[in-house]
Amino acid sequence: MAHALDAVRFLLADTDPAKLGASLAEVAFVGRSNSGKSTMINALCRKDLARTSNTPGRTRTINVYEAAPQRRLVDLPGYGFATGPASSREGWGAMIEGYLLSSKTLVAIYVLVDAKLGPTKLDVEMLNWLQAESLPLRVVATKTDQVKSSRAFVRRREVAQLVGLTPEALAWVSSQEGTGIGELRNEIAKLIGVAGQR
Ligand SMILES: Nc1nc2c(ncn2[C@@H]2O[C@H](COP(=O)(O)OP(=O)(O)OP(=O)(O)O)[C@@H](O)[C@H]2O)c(=O)[nH]1
Ligand SMILES: [Mg+2]
Repeated sequence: MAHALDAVRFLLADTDPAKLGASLAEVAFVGRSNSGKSTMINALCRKDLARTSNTPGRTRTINVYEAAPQRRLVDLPGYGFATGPASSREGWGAMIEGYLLSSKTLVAIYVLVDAKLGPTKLDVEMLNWLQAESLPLRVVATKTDQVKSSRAFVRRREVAQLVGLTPEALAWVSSQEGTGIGELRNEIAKLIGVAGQR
C-alpha cells in the first residue's frame, strides 16, 4: 500500500544550516558515522535517495528530503569519523550542532545507535547534549539483524538501559530486513504532518 513517505524527494544539500530555508516540520537523523542513517532514510522512503557506504564518512553535507512542501527528513553527517580535517572530526562537529540548534521546526531527532556495538562515548555525549538543550530525541537501535534473534530480547534491554530508556521506548530497527521500519514510517509521517496523504 502506498505511504506518505513514498513521495519523499531530494530537496537540497548544504554545509551551512543557514542556507536550508524554512520548513513547517522536520525530523533529523544523527549518529555515529556508519550507524546506518542514510540507509534508514532509504528504507523508510522505499527508494535509493541517500548515498550509503561501508566507508564511514559517506554523508558530508546536511541533506534535506521533502515528503511534501516544507515537510522534511534531514540526513546529517555522522560523528566519530576518524579521518579528515581536525575541525570535522571533533565531537559531532559544528555543522551538526549548528543545524540542531538553528532549526526552529525540528519535531524529532532520531539518534541511531548500533544494536550490537551499543552506544559509544560520543553517542552518550550526544544524548546528554540533546537532553540539556531540551531537544526532542528518540533513540533507535539499528542493524538489529546483526544481533542473534535468541539474544534480541536481552540485548534490547541492555542497550535501552545504557541510554536510560525502557526496552519499549527504544526503537528496535533493521533497515536491511525491515524490522521496525513500518512503525517508524508511520510515526514520522504523523510527526511531519503528512500522515494519510497518498
Ligand atoms: N546489517 C545491516 N547493515 C546495515 C543496516 N543499515 C545500514 N547498514 C550498513 O551500514 C553501512 C553504513 O550505512 P550508511 O547508511 O551509509 O551509514 P551512515 O550513518 O549514513 O554513515 P555516514 O554517512 O558516514 O554518517 C552500510 O554498509 C550499510 O549497508 C542494517 O539495518 N543492517
Ligand atoms: Mg550517511
